[in-house]
Amino acid sequence: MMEDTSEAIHPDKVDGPAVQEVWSSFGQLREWREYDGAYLCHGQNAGAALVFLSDAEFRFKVFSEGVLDLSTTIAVLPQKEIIRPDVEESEQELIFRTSMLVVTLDKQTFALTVKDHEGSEIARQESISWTPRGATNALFNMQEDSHFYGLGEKSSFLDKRGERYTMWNTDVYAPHMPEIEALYESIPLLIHMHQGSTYGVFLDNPGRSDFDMRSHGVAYTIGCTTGSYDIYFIYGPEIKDVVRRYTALTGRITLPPKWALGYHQSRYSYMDQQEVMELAHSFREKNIPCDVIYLDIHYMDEYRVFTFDKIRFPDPKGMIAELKEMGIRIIPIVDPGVKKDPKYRIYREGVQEEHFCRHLEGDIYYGNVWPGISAFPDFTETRTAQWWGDHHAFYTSLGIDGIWNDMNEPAVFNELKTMDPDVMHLNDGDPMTHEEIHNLYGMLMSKATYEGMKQHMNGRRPFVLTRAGYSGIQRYAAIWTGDNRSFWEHMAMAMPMILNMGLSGLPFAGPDIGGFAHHTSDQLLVRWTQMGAFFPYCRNHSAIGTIRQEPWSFGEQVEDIIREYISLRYRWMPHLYNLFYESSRTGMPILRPVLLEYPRDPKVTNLCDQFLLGPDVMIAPVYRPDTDCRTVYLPEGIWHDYWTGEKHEGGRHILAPAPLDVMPMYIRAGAIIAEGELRQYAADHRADDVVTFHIYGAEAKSSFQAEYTLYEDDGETFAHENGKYSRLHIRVSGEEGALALSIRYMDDGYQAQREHLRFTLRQPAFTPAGIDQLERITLDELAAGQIGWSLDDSSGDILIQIPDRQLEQLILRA
Ligand code: MIG
Repeated sequence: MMEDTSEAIHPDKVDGPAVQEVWSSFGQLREWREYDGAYLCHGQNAGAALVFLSDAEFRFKVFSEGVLDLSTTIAVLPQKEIIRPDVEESEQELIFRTSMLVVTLDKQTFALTVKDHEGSEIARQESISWTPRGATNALFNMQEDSHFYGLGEKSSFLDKRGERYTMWNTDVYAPHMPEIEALYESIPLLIHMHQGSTYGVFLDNPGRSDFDMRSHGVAYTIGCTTGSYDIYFIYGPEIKDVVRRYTALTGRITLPPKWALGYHQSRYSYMDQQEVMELAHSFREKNIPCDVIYLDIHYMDEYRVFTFDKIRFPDPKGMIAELKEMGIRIIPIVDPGVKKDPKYRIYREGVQEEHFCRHLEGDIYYGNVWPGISAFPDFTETRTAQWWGDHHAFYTSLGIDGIWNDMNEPAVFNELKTMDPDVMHLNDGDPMTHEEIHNLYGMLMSKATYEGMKQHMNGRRPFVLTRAGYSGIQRYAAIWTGDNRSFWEHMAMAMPMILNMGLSGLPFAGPDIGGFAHHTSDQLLVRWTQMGAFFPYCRNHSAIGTIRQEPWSFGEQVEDIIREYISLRYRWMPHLYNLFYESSRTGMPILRPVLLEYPRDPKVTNLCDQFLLGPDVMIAPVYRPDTDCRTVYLPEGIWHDYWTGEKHEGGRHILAPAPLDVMPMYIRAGAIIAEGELRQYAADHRADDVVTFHIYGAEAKSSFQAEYTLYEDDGETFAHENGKYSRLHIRVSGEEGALALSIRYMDDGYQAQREHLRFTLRQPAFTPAGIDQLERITLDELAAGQIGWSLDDSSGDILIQIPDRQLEQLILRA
């Protein structure tokens, strides 16, 4: 600054900010009325609207200037109905009653208390205040033993008590440390749990917001810096109810194509066609299953999206066709930045048809990213989203079924790390600044991508992977957690991160296996792949200049262990796909913190170095070097060691042996797991869909009951939306001296390719004397495809093979 201009005596320099921040609040309630199901409560200084979405949920939106606007962001799905609570007014309070909640507004203070019908307080929003500049802050009561979950993609442990986080999609290449408050995704959903009573608060505001569970002792705060304070209060009482309701509000995953559940291999970058082909052949020669190879930024012609570099990739179409024959798909990266180059068609069209983000004054916003100076599509405009989506015909016409969206925070190489906050988004006639909708940018890009791909794929399901997102992103894309490092600490951190993402409506997620930046090691790659084999999204990815981390990079022993675990994922594909189906219907995560299934167990409130796959499979990864055992907590019940069959009584810690080739896994007695045949890629149509139901710990007693429903469809198209799927229900029920196995197709719109069904009773507590209608045969005869049952003397397992669709019940007599 020039010392000889009057800027030298700028008021900020002398006094600090010229305007003091004055916090205002509602003041007293002056009047209220109902308008179309919305309860408008006018205070002296501002008002709020309450809308009840169900008996367990309501929305509370502040409106300060008397204008009532009940529109939402695209995070919230159109709601089918609202309900009208009973309203009662007393001297002091306005009371809203639903069948589950009693919500009280204090007329003096505007404090909002939520109670159940027994009168127990569930939550209390003590106060809301705002500044003249439009920042809002709300204060909620917190108990000494409150626990916090959700908040999407965040570092640190599972329970967010004592932490503070910011929602502002940020490209963080620096190591993801516990102190980092904002990463690539923003899911402003906070789940509060206190002594078995759970609720969620979802703040539908795509600008910057803060959740502070650290600074106020007996309270936590939720604040936003722009836009409106618009929350959804979502009661449980169980945490599963909160997840179910939140995902009903913001959507659930669309069932992905089965191949997307396979193993994915990536690197920044596989440089040319020859390297890609050699990589694919290595997987097949080494019998390491693989479904996808990624093309990072080097595939493009000088980083121009929707192009291939003609020298590195002379024949993409031929390459992709050849790979498809081998069962391998290509997923290319697509960033939002469009290179400023008048000779480049996409840029020219974008300018001429006015698709790029602009300042209010009309000039295009340019930022520096990989291609150099670039412009950014304004995805808030439907016509621009369609334009972008349509251009994906370039990829689909080459045989590409999946797209990888990176840098869509959007990341820009400048000090702010993103677009200017005052860039305007046209937003279909309702202009907004970038500051107000920053967190929506990546989601809108992936939505446009998903919809564009779908339109050009002849009824096949697209797959989109994204780095940035906002609530609702789960409807369009899977998420990977960005630039982690090859640190053991980052492997450990991936567990709570993915678990909280699952509780926040993002079940289809995973980290870069092996770590992205820095150099992986033999042990780290083994341990991380063992764990990653059970993560919903399973991709090995590493950065340019780092040590190679393909499965065979560290010699034969490492390769063998990695092969075994990736193969296990493929054998478990029927079960995994089933969990994806369940998630698409109910919102339940695929990977679950133990707490979700055992919310009353005080030992699991912050347990996050082990987790459940679905409800019944406990997975306890080793996440330290040179370790050959670890403690595992088993909740109440009986648990079977997956590897040895040994039974453990739960409700305690055990010491699990874990030499390098063993990741401890336990299956709950009474569980059923559907396993298929090993394949080298998920959608191998030449393979038989034979399925084996593994039934754990069966007993010939009436206390034993187990159930499982296997969902199947073609794994590839949307025909399941028109009934082309089957659901096979298995029920195992014990009685004194016998066990009945019932088999029934509940839905029958899809016929899997198989003749047989198989059942394995793992370590049953009895040996059947016989099975009605079935002959006892040898293990060899059974393996050769004969119908019958057999006893495996070495393990004690009972194996049963029956024709598919013919027998409805088997009775095993003890
Ligand atoms: O600034 O495309 O997180 O997975 O390999 C780096 C190159 C840009 C960041 C992504 C990473 C990807 C890399 N990208």
